[in-house]
Amino acid sequence: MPLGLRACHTAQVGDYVIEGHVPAETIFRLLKEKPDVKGLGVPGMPVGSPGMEGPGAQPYTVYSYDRDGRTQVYQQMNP
Ligand SMILES: [Cu+2]
Repeated sequence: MPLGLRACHTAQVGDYVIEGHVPAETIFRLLKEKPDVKGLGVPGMPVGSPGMEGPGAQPYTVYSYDRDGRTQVYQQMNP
């Protein structure tokens, strides 16, 4: 996990590592598309992400990262 994506929760889903508040729909997309990445991450704890619902929800970004620690935008969320 690249340092910038380190977050509070880590989960293993199949061969992927999910870091932080990644929405279930994004994980389903990952399992369907099976990109050649190590996993997904959401840095920090954005308000509006799963488990962080509430007033003041903000757009946030789900990143993918590969074995070399390169990150890429995987999905833009607008809760
Ligand atoms: Cu959290």
